[in-house]
Amino acid sequence: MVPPDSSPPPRNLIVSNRLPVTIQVHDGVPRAVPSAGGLATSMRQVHAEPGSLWIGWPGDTCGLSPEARVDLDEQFVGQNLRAVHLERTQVERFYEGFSNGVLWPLFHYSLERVRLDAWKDWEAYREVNERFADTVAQVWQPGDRIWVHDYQLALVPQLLRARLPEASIGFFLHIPFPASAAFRILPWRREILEGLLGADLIGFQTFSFQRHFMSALLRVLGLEPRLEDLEYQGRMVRVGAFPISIDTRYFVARSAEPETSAAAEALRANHPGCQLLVGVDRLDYTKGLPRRVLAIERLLERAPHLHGKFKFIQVAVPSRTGVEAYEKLRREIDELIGRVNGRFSNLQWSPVQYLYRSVDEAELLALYRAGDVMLVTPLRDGMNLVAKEYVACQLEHDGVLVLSEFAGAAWELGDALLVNPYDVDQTAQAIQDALEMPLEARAERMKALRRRVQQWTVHHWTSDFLRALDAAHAENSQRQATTALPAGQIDRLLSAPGVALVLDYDGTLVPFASTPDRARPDAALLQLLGRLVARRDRLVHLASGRDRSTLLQWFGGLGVGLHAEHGYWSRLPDGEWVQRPVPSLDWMPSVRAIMERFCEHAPGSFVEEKAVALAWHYRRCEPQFGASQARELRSHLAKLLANQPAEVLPGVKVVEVRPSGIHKGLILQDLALRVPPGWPIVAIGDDATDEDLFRALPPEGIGIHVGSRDSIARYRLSDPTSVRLLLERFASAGLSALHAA
Ligand code: GDG
Repeated sequence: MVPPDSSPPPRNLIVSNRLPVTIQVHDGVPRAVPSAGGLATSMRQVHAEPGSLWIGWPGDTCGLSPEARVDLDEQFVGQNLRAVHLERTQVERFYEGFSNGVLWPLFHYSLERVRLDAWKDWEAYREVNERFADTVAQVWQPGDRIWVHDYQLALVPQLLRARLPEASIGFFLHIPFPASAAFRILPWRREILEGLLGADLIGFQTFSFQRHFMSALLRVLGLEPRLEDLEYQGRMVRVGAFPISIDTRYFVARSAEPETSAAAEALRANHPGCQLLVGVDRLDYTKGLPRRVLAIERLLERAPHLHGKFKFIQVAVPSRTGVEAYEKLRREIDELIGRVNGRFSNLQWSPVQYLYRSVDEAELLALYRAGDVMLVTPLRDGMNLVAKEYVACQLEHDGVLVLSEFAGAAWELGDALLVNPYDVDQTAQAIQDALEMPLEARAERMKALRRRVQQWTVHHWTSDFLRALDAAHAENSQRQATTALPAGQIDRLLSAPGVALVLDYDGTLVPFASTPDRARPDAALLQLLGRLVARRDRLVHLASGRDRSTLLQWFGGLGVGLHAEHGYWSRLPDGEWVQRPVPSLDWMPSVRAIMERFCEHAPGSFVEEKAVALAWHYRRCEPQFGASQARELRSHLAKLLANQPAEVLPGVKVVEVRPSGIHKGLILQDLALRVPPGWPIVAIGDDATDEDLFRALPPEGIGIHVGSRDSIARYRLSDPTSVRLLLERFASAGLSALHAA
């Protein structure tokens, strides 16, 4: 529920793999150090707000006694932190195994690094996600916002939705979301997508990651999202691009401090006559370090006049040490740098200075201030905050940023020198251009870059995301509040002398299946309908777009009224099929011919022939292609049928043409005459053709839309399961009283 204006601001529950502090245990004694990385820095301010709580892993606390752990947890409470303690094997399997051994390389397109034994660790990933969801559910209070972060916790939104259906849940992915062709490699692709869809809002760094996600939903789950939202299990899920940023003011202020200026000057003085090229990265294969060193080598080969004129200082922060792929990368970089320095150094100068360690903030700021050229050339990166921090610290506007076009930051920082980091020669050329760029050109570019980081800071990012989350959640809550069938209303219906039920079939009584013939009624449904009609106080009519032989075959013996082809055919229980008069069907041959042509072009599609309608089904086509063919077919048909007594129906994975004037509303016109006085009519349906039903209801009739699409129906149910639960109540209500009578 959205809190009223007078209530205190909502609490933020931040949920991330790591807490903002990491505990290191030496001889059984815990010591807290700030966690490194962009996520921790960017969420600190949100955490500083009153009532906020941060839930995450505190690092390896296995070396602590149970009492020391309790003490630690108590200290955490005082700092608004909640620890999710993990056993070592859990960390190995959930964090190193699945998160960093499978999802990290896959999402960064490093497919050959995806672990071959990925299946081993999936279970641990799921279990730890459950642990997180349990901890959040324990501390959640109504009105709280939950903000879940990053790829390690992709299942948490759905796990939380199951525990807290009312909660406001946002999810932000810090790393790229890959193109669906890469994402679909993942054996657990469905689970990951379904996990994310528990959120009210899912945020990505860039619009292109958002598009990739939408296309994965289409291809993997068969959902048809719009660009910014989709309906899922009766809720709207909003999706958007929210590029993360930095605390620009802080960086500007810190870099303007005299100590920083002095440290930057000292750094320059160490390399007289040289421009400084700087790189600061976690040592990770996504950061493109080997190719960056090769680009320096290439530059030295092609521009001998630059020998002795620059120094490249690379900081590589140790990361995931002990993991084989990272050890190998470290050796590779050591060798490459050794080779370049060996080839081009002289007694006074060497081209590369390499620091395999982290630097403290003062050193980092000095590097940003002193760097004439910053090299940010990852092969893939969600955003890359180093690029933005460098720009913020360029107080004199005389530095140049060389930036990979595959970093999310390139979306915003188009005034950098953009490079394809796989193209070593082009990168070398860009570095040379940067070194030789005149001051005015540098200033022009840097001013534009600084405008961007001043205009869009981490504060804008958090408030933009939280505002969008509030709006998404408010919309879902409001839908639920205004459209859920109130208990009082159900009681009134159940106490009426009788009820007439007019029910759509596909998508209402059964979920959609991949082909129309697979959506056969199951035994439980037939039994439920049978129990309804066995009562003297229930009338049941099925109103479908299907042909009459199918309906007759499935439901003929049940004693329900049947209406086929959207009301063209009607059959009272045990009566004969009656057909409504239709205008000319002259349009049918040409429509059939067009649809057959589309079948040739779209493998998997097929034409369904009905007595007075034709339907082109594309649910088995490659989804994106099918949808685009459907759009094209609709536009052909609109032209063809401009002066014909026929209309094109909107449908789910189907394009259907039927005679004008035939629609489900006709069914209700006849039925209204047969229903005994005082019996309300309840119409339930999910698709656009059911709107005709709702429109034709008498004023006291009840319309119920299934799903979360816009509808004129007054009430809403989420899916066929909840429809069946409601019907169950109609089937069993007051039975004992009836029997007694
Ligand atoms: C993810 C995504 C996305 C680095 N070395 C030192 C140091 N740092 C600080 C930087 C910067 C942060 O760490 C690194 O941020 P990045 O954005 O580069 O990358 P990650 O945090 O690894 O990862 C990334 C980010 O999340 C945020 O959404 O941008 O794409 O992969 O703030 O300054 N700080 C100090 N010493 C170092 O040695 N003091």
